[in-house]
Formats: sequence, structure tokens, C-alpha cells
Amino acid sequence: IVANKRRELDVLQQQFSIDYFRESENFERESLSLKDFITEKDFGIIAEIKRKSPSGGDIKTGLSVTDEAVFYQENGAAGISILTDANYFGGSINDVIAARHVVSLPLLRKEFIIDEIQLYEAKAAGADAVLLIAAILNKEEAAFLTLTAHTLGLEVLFEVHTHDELDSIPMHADLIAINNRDLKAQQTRLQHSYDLIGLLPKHIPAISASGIKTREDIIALKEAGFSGALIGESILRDGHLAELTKR
Ligand code: IGP
Repeated sequence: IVANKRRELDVLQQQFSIDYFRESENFERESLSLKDFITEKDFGIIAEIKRKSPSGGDIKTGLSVTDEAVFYQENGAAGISILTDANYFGGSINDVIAARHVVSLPLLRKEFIIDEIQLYEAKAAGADAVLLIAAILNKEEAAFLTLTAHTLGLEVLFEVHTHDELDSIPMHADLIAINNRDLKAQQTRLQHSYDLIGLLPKHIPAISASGIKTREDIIALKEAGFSGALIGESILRDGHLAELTKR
């Protein structure tokens, strides 16, 4: 995925410059705080829009991106995650632009970010936050991209999966996600979140991501100390978001 992303980025950099993105109207827009939206709730759910995934195949909802975004807002989501990778997840940066027009929730650009130009592109599209993934960045890159995101007013959700990756968590990350999906085995295990939460820095709110399905999962995560959860497939397939967000 990362090798493919590097090729895509070569093309993007030939077409667009950082200055081009700076011209966008959204560059002046004041960001919403995903962190605040999550922590103001008893437990915040970031609902994800994705059309397909390597592990889940096609995910057909019958709704457009904008209808899905509105549905999430009306059913109590604290924020919306939008997969923008085209090749593996069927998304596009245009999905962020479209959602920005119809909802007033914070938007997270979910992407394999390896270069600062992707941060500028996210801001120009109307995103409020970006995902940074420990597995594809070294510690210096993670720190640099976090700093750059912040200068643009974007918050950073930093994702970890292994014990080793905890060392690269940027001190100023806004939120930490523990990804329950083992990217090699393509399996999710919620126990993973419970195993790692005690090892995270205490000053950054933690959320659990991937494979979360039921109200019981939510209650257990809350009890374990999580501030929220990031959920895609199960709400895309079942539409049971209201049940998961009710207090
Ligand atoms: C959502 P799920 O199992 O609820 O659909 O998972 C989200 O956690 C998952 O899409 C994800 C992801 C990622 C996708 C987590 N980290 C990194 C792409 C890249």
C-alpha cells in the first residue's frame, strides 16, 4: 500500500503544489476539534465511511457519501472518518470535500500519510484532523508530520498496533488510536485494546479502532478507560449507529 502511495504522490506533486492548496477557501476555515467533540461526550464514536477494504471486500450501503455523512451526524457520531485511498479502499479526497458541504461534525481524513503535501491537501478539502499511522512512519517523520499538521490547524489521531510502536507516539498527538486489526493476519481482536491501554501516555485521550460491533463492546471499552471508538464496517452494514451512541 505504501509503495503504491509513493507512486500516487509523485503524480500529485507533479500536478499540484503546496501553494495551490493554500489558495483553497477551506484554508481560512477554522477547524473543529475532533478531540473536544469526543471528550465532551461520555463516549465518542467516530463513524467511518469506506466503500471497500482489503479485509472486508465491497461494503455496499446504498447511500451516497453525503447521505451517509448526514446519517452519521443525525445518529450521534462525534466525528466522521473518511477513507480517501482509492486503490484499496475505493475513496477519494473528493469525499471529504463533499461531506464538508453537508455536515458540521469534525472530519478525519483517513489516509496513508507519508508526505506533508497530503496534510495541505486534507486542509484544503475541509478536513479537521488526519490519521498518522505508526507502522508506516519512523519516529522523526511522525513528529514532523504532527507539527506540520498543527501549523495548519489539523489535529492528529495517531494510530498504533504493536507494543514497539508506542515509542513513536508524538508527545503532541491529539488522540491515540489502538488499532485492533492485525494488518498481516487481517483479523481483529478487541482484547488488543485492553492489553495496550495501560501502556499509553495518560495525557492523550485514547480510542479503540476496528472490529467494534455491539453496545456491549462500547460499554466494555468505556470501562477500560477509552474515550471513544472508531467504527466502520459494522455500522455501514447494520446501520445501528443510534443504538451504539445512546447513553
Ligand atoms: C474501522 P472497522 O473494522 O470498524 O471497519 O474499522 C477502522 O478502524 C479501519 O478502517 C482502519 C484503517 C486504518 C483503514 C483502522 N486503521 C488504517 C485504513 C488505514
